[in-house]
Amino acid sequence: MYNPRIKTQKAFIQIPLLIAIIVSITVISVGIYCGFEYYKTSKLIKEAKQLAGEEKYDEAIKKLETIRNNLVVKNLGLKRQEINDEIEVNKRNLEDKLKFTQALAKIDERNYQEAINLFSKLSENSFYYQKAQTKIEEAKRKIVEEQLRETESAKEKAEQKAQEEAIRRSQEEMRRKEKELELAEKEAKERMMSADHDGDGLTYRRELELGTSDWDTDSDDDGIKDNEDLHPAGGGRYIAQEFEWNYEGTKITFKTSIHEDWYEYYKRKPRSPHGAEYITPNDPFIKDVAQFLKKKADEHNYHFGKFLLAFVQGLPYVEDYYTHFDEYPKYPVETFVERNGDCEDTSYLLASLVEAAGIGTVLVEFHDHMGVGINMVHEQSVIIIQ
Ligand SMILES: [Ca+2]
Ligand SMILES: [Ca+2]
Ligand SMILES: [Ca+2]
Ligand SMILES: [Ca+2]
Repeated sequence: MYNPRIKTQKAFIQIPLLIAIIVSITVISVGIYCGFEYYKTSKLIKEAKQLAGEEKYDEAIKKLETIRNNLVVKNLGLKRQEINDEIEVNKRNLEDKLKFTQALAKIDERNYQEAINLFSKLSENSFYYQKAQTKIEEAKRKIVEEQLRETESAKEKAEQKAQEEAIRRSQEEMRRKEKELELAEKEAKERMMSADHDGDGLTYRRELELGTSDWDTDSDDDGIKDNEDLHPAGGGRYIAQEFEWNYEGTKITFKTSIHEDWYEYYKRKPRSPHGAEYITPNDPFIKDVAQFLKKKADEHNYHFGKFLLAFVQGLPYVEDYYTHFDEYPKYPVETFVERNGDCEDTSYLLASLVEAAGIGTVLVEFHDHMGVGINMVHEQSVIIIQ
């Protein structure tokens, strides 16, 4: 038979069991969950440490801060201290890394002393301490190398400067010598140009201008020295002369020509007061004329002195043979070419022609006249023509 009391009693017994079961399940579940969370946290901490090992402190800190909010950490306090410690270590390392990186940048900038100063700021217990020490040594080495390089460079510069200076001096010396040589050449040229090698009174420069030689006093071989020659290099014209006179009823003619240079030669000669220097028996032209007249006289047995006198008197414009002499004495060639002259000029001409024929003469000077004495050996006499 159905007993409701028993049924209620049974139900009463089952409730605590159920609660117990529920509690147990809950505890187990929480336990499992916590276990899982703990495991997860440990794993994350491990990962954060790995990041720290890779010097990714930022990421490690972020990860650790995230882990700090995990249930087991936040509510149960599990691993909280470890995480906080890790965060602190990572923060210090991050700070040191920054210093280390800045110091490395200074090395890259070759600012070695500043790099050393920055490296030295890292404490002995820093992760970067040893690395920093190595870098400090490296930086010191770089400083020494730099100094050596600078010394070397300064030495090279000094050597280069010395070399440049030596080249400059050498070039200057060369220029100076060139100038000296140029000057010496110029002086030598000037000396040569101003010299008169043949002593004819014309410098080399002047002879070049005239077209004559400075090693020949008579470049055109006409008997006139270069400095007294109207045409020293040759050329010029001949002056034709034709004479006609009577001697003892016979008409005598004589044609000749004389180069203008001869005429000019005498024309240019300085004038001294009258005297024997105007008698020019050695003049080649006078000689030629004398020879012709002598031959003519000999052929016809003429009296040479008188024959010559006739010739001189026959000169067209020497009609007034006895005129007074003036202040301007002429050389025989001038009188011959100009065909006039006073008694003095004709005396010189006559005396020159006679002497050119080998006969002695004497000039006879009167108070206002002049005449020529001819030594006529074969006649044992001297005739005076005046
Ligand atoms: Ca000369
Ligand atoms: Ca000359
Ligand atoms: Ca000459
Ligand atoms: Ca000449």
